[in-house]
Amino acid sequence: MSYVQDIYEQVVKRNQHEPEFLQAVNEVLQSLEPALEQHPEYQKAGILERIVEPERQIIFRVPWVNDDGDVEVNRGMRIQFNSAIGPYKGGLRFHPSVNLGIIKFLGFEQIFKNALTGLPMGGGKGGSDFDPRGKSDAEVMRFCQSFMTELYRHIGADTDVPAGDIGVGGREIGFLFGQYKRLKNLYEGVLTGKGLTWGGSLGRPEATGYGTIYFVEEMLKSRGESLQGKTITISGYGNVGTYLIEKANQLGAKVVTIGDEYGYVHDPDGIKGEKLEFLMDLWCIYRRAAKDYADEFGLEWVPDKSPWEVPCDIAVPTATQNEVCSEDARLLVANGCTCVAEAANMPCMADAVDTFIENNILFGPSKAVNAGGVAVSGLEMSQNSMRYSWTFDEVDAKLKIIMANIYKSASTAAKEYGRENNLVVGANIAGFLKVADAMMAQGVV
Ligand code: 2IT
Repeated sequence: MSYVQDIYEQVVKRNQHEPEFLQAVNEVLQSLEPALEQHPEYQKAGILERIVEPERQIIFRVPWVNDDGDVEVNRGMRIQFNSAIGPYKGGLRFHPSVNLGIIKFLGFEQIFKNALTGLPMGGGKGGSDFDPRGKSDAEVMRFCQSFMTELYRHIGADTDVPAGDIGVGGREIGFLFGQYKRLKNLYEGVLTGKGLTWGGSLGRPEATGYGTIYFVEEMLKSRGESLQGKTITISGYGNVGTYLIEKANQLGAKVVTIGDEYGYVHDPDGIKGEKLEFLMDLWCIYRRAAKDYADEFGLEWVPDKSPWEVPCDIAVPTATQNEVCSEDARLLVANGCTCVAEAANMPCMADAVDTFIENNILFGPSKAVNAGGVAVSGLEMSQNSMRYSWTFDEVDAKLKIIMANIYKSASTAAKEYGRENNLVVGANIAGFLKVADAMMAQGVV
């Protein structure tokens, strides 16, 4: 059995009921074979054995009182996965589907994503099965305060720096930050995604969506193409989707779908102007359903289907893990789609990714495509350390350079290790090598 297979079997044995974690580990391990052949020292140092096992896993009770005066209890967790190249860094997800396997898959991905940004950030992730949808501001505040009352002892600006993910936006980060400051009597950059008047960075809300488009531009450039005149389909309409639309419009493309778990809207003219303004607040502020967009503008609502049946040049899944199955992938290819960029984390199932690669589709994996979010979080940390803030244009220019560098690292590594044009293999190897070298230098820890 190969080293990689051997490690994967151990991971399966230890994490049997965590399919998303196994899926993420399997994809990364398979990509690493060519790199491991050239670096036998990693096997000797047990790098893979260590990199698949979180450094620390924290699971805690989050009791809170709802508006009716009843006690509710959620489960909170934080996975501190790898700190070889910097403090643990990664978002918090509040969604009823959250479980340990999902947070571990996200934390594992974050290790390599953060390494790709070129900034000094380790990998971590956290969250809760709390559902902010339908809760009052006061309930969300009480939940966040209770969550932080346990988490504060495990985090810090130089230890572990959480941020947002699904269900955690500016409002939640504010409540979490306020409680941290109160408990520790310390005003420090312990969270990113903060508001502008209390340590946040200009450009952080836009970063994941803009960064995705900058990465897509790099992919298209490799084939002598641009975004001008391209039709894009996306699936979400939260922080990532809305700013992605804004940047795509600026560069001459149009985005013609949004959706949620109940269906999708097709807007053939493209989401722009007052329609985009309406959309910006729909989820991020009001947590309303995608169908409300169709109703507001007299568009067709297609229930129980996903937007991947709509013909497009570029498909960008922006919602959540495993939202694109192999059937969707075949349909996209058959309808003439030539580029797929994962803006959500691991939105394409493994066989969907295979379909894209077999069909020579430009395929950008999430840990490269959506790294702009955490990259600007890294820039927020730098600004907090300097007690200084950069202008929007300064942050945006840095983001652009970072995204181009990520594309270059991934495509160069793919070529160097004999898998030219395969950005999945390239991103995994480029991120891994940086972390593995740091682990080698630091001894067996
Ligand atoms: O998946 C991600 O990279 C994020 N949710 C952002 C993490 C961060 O620390 O900004």
